[in-house]
Amino acid sequence: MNKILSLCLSFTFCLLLAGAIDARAAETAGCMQGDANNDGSITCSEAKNLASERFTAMDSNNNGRLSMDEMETGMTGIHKAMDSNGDRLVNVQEYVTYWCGAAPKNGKKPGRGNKQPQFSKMDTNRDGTVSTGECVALWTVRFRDADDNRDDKLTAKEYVQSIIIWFADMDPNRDSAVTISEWKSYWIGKCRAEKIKKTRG
Ligand SMILES: [Ca+2]
Ligand SMILES: [Ca+2]
Ligand SMILES: [Ca+2]
Ligand SMILES: [Ca+2]
Repeated sequence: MNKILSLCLSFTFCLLLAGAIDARAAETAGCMQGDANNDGSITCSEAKNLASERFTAMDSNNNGRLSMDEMETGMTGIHKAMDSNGDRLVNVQEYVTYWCGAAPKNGKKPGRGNKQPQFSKMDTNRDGTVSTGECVALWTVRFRDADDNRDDKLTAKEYVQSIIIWFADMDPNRDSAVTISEWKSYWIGKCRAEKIKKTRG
């Protein structure tokens, strides 16, 4: 697989991408994070592979566990990468475009509350893959969740603070570290079978 495309990393998992990878991800703007073969949708197995890559990238001391500090560092790097016009604020356009390679749809402002999205939750039409539209819907909600003062701009502080809530959700046994299995069950959950829509030829 093309290395650059594979670095156009996973949708939700890009959230925590380490700074070093950000520059390369930015080069591939226009594709959906996680869409390794660039076919416009993310399969559950693509998501799983990329979750592992993301976890490894953030686990800076390589102990197989993500600490809050490691996540904060990752979040700060991501905020910088999302801020395409460099004004130190991330608006919903920058945010959704970064994750999904597509701008959010105007007019719709999903409410807060979706603090625990999983692959299966994103896959609203239940065809086993996440499309660009499904990606946009999810990340628009995620933006609202993080925008604490609801001014439609995300500061680095708001963004990093949101990890405190997410961290608690990711760490169900409350030992202040997230293991790979906790990580995968938070972001992906169980894969349902993909409906294969291939045509021969
Ligand atoms: Ca670690
Ligand atoms: Ca900005
Ligand atoms: Ca779908
Ligand atoms: Ca704000």
